[in-house]
Amino acid sequence: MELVQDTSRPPLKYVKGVPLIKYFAEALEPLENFRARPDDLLISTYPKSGTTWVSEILDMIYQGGNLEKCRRAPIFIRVPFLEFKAPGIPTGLDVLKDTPPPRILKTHLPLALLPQTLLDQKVKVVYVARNAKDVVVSYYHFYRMAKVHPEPGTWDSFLEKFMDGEVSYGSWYQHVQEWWELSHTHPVLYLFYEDMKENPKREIHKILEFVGHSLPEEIVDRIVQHTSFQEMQKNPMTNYSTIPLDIMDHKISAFMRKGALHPPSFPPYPGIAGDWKTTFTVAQNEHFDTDYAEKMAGCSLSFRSEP
Ligand code: PPS
Repeated sequence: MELVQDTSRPPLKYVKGVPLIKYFAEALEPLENFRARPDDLLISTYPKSGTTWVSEILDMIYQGGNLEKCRRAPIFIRVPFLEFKAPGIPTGLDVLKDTPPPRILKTHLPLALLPQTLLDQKVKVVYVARNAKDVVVSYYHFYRMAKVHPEPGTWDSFLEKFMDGEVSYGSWYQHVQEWWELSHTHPVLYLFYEDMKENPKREIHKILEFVGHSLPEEIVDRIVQHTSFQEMQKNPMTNYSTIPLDIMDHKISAFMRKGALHPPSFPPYPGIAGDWKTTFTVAQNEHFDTDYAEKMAGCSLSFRSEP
């Protein structure tokens, strides 16, 4: 009889004190052989902060707004995810081997685990940060549907784990602060999800300037339109629907989650910032705010948790 190994929901594995999805932790050793190129561009985020959104924007920019070219492959193939590893799917490094320069790369790693070559090569970084309350709600639902994570437990217990940094990739508080610090000495464009939501065109112009591209205004408008929540939600090249069901079960919770809660007519874009209010209790919110104030004391970053 064939022994079928259950690869679903392994416990997190700690690397240098940082908890990680077991498979991603295993990918870090091979990643030591990765060599960055000065013309690489790195997208860095804490999970659930707008990575896929900014990835699609950047691929559109690199492809000069050509929609056909952006349909060439799913986003995780067009933008290799450095530390990615999961049963039955090519690793980030496998994908990278077939990616011609100039390359757009993705990571969620905290600085303690980031391959040094990216810093040595002065690789430009687009960092996107999202307010902690929406991140933790999004992360909870992602844990439920993406079975490379351990079981999330109850919402209340997940919230505690998040505050303690006991979720994959560790502390949100440390991540947003250390990448902010890095932006003072390294070429980092530090963006906020809420700003992208408020005025995507303005933020796309910031990205264009940072990566040194210029595009006609009608192409910028096309990028705004093509990377809207509604478009990306129905696009199989951006909505992760091509990932096998035993890894991501969209019936439990969609990767592009919030569109379901907000009709497309909600002005001017669906209310993605501030959805946490439907999940946090008053007591959880008060507890979270007190803890947040302590963890973010002395930090000059300011986040908007309201639409
Ligand atoms: S991951 O798995 O960490 O790479 O996820 P990430 O892409 O960083 O974050 C997923 C959340 O981003 C939302 N999303 C968008 N919001 C607005 N506009 C666009 N175009 C867009 N694309 C993705 C996605 O819905 C997830 O947020 P939630 O709150 O769960 O819906």
